Amino acid sequence: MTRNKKAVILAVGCLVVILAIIVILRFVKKPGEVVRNKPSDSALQVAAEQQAYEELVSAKQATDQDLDGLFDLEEAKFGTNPKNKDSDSDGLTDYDEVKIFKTDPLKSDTYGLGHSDSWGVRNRKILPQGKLVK
Ligand SMILES: [Ca+2]
Ligand SMILES: [Ca+2]
Ligand SMILES: [Ca+2]
Repeated sequence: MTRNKKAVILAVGCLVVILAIIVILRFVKKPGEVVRNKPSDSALQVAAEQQAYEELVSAKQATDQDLDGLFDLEEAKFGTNPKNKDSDSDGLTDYDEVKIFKTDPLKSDTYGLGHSDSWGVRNRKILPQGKLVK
């Protein structure tokens, strides 16, 4: 083999190695590089949160049909209508009557004030925890 032939083989070999390195670098994913055509992590997280929220709302509706804060089981205990936020139509929700003002959710004028329970609350005659101002 002549010296020139050896030089040409060496040059071609080097060229092949350089081309191979370029091809490898071109197709290897760099760290931190975003892969396209795939939903991003934040989009997947938003979708998961949306689904969790919808499940929570439907679970809440299944157990508190009128969404007044009083579960259907509690409404059954107090005899209130689970499909009506204000069973006695006095302007206070069943929840507010039972949990906050301790008024009767089935009686529009719990204390015989001559007005509805909501009037009593608005005019500060009925205070939270069943306190009555004469
Ligand atoms: Ca309810
Ligand atoms: Ca009421
Ligand atoms: Ca009432």
